[in-house]
Amino acid sequence: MKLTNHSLVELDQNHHIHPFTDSKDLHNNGVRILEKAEGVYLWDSNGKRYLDSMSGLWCVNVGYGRQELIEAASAQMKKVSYYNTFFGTSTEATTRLAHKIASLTPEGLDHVFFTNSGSEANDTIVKAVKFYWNLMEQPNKKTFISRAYGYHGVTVATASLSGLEEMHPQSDLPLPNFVEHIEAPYWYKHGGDLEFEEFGLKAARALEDKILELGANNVAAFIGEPIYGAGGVMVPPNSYWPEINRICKKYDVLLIADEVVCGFGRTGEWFGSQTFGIDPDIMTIAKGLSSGYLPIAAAVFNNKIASKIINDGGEWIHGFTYSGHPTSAAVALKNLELLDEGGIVEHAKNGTGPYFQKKLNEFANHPLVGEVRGRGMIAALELVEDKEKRLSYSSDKGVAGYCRDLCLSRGLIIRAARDCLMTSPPLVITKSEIDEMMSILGQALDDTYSHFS
Ligand code: PXG
Repeated sequence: MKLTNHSLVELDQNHHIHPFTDSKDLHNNGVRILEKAEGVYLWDSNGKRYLDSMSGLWCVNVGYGRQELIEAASAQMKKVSYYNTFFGTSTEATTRLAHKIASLTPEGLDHVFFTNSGSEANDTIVKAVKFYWNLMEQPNKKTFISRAYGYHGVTVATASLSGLEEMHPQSDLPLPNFVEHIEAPYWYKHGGDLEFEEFGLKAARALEDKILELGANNVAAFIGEPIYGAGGVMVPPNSYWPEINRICKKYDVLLIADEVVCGFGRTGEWFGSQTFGIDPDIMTIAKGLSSGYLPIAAAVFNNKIASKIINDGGEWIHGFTYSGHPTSAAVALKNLELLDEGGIVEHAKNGTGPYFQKKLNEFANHPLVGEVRGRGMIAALELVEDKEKRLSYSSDKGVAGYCRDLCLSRGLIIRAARDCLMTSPPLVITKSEIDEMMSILGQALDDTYSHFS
């Protein structure tokens, strides 16, 4: 029996708890059921088409409906649909994927531990870092430092690392004696009178101050996203990350780049670490690794950490049933082939990426837009009440949410958080699709401005 849309909405309401959702609101509005996805477009069960400028949740880098990925999954399922990687076992796809990742990541990051999600990857590095410092006979080096506005996942440890304050109180987080948060390199809000690059150095030195306050022998690691994702796509000044490199090396603090959003071409290079000159000891990757077709993620360790754990650690008591799932691995491998040999990263870097940023920057003169920021295929508009004074609307107004809803009703999916509109389209988006996006966004900005002024 084919369910009618109405009964699906009802079933969903009765049985499905959605993530990051006010269920009462959702029940009042009714869930949207998607039925088809192709390229940069989604269609819902009413036949309405949406241009998805968020790549799902920052992940569908190669676009929807790629036949090559469907065939890769099918072929692997016919061979070995599933086996684990625990008992001295692997599959060709999983091992080849580890090698391919090692070949793409910056030099020295050669050792891959597979997980199913970005949260699990970041949770894994929490355990690995503690393990490493125990093996190094520095058992006091246990405190993590992360940043305001950071998003590192939703598990107990990774929500604690996250610096979005709303993620903490419902579940009594952050964990005690685990993490210290420092200020964000968020020039538009916190730059004051400082020039952009000068502010980058100041924001980085907040890490040094925190290390000195805690004592370097108590600090395990620093984690950050090269460009922020969910926190508002803040793009750091070029001075920021090199200074962070220097500080981490000076105080023997491990540097972790959370590349879950920035990885796989998003910022114009394969990794945000390359875009900003970050020299990480560990990277976490997810999302674009499989373009979201199947869940797979990983922590990638440099030789220093991996060799310590391999040579002195004995059995590492850690792993997931689906670590290195062969079907996910086969799809990820094919996805990386499309991104690499198919020239998608290159195309986004030199073709559509600059065009996307140029078109978005045309909104910088809009009376509602305080700042346009971005790199490659990720960007945000910060909406303000008063451009001169950089004054935000009061949060109860929900100005970005209002604009997002207008976009949605006109067939454009864009993400709103705080006063920011955020976008990270599939890397395969064409110039005419970018034009279509900008036309809807422009009208929505105008109408939002009229509504609130
Ligand atoms: N790190 C970063 C930088 C992320 O953006 C994670 C880790 C966790 O990955 P998983 O696969 O466990 O979700 C993320 C996830 C949003 C939003 O509101 C962003 C994410 C997830 C859910 C919602 O934009 N990013």
